[in-house]
Amino acid sequence: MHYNNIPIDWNKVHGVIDAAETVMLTTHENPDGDGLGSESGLYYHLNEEGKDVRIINYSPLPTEYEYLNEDSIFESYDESIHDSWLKNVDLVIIFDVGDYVRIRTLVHPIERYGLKTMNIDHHPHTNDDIFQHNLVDLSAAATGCMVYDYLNVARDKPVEKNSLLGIYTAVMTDTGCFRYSNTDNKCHEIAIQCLNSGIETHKIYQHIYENSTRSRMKLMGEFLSNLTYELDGSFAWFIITLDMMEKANAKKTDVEGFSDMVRTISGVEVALMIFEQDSSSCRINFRSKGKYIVNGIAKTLGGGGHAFAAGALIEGTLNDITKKAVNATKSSIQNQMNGLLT
Ligand SMILES: [Mn+2]
Repeated sequence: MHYNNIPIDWNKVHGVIDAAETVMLTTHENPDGDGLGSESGLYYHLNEEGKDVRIINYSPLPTEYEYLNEDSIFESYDESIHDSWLKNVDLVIIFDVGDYVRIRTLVHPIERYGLKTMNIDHHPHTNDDIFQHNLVDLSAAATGCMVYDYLNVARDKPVEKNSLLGIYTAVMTDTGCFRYSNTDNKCHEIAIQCLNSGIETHKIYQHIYENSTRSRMKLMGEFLSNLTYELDGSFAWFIITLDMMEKANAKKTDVEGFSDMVRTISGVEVALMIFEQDSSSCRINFRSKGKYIVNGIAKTLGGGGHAFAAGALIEGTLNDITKKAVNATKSSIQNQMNGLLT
């Protein structure tokens, strides 16, 4: 079953999920609110249906999402614990992954036991063949919106509050709290349903966004005072070095949202973060206000993503990668200014 950015027949999807007795749900490494919320959103439904369902991720649950875990539903993959269960799994559902390899070591049991996979995602996937079932909707604001679509077809009863908590988390985080250009009617429709079901949406916001570590704040002060502006201020970029991380005693998750922050500056159309991972690789992250497409640039650098939010993991030294990424971004923006596609 392949719906690669064509309208998804959720009844057919329901046929596949319904036929599975044992189901594993997973998402990408360093999971975000969309991946985790999609998992818990579907988990509670499948659990209610009496299926043997588990959420197993490569990464542990980030502390700010602990409120989704009242029933201890999130597990992190450990071959010695999980493989005896995994080998009998009928269906693996992968959310929001962008690229299959981002489930990291969970690729191994899938391949070892020949498990069937279903990809549910709103990132572009060029290859349908990796998954038995590929469900991609580029127009979905969040993967959680797709889970919501599914549940509305699969259920006779309204979606339960514990599922809605996950779906709200997915939608809120992937739309930048209903601010980004991907925010559509469905996002607000979901929000209304969540409010009607008694979810205290402001508390979800507080859990995720009003829980910054002091290290994060220290790092923020550091990088915000060292932004570089190019192309008359329409492009701003910054570097987070290992040294800065160490001085601030920061963790990798502390940089979450930094590029979004730079995009909020007046006149800045594209923000770029170059984040040193180790002595031989950097993660780069693009955010665009909507005038310039950035996933093309990310793709030429070996990554991908959405039109206005993309990234890549690049091998090389910080200096080389910085030069490469900044130059590629400048020329792409200039080409797009001149009406050329990149
Ligand atoms: Mn997403």
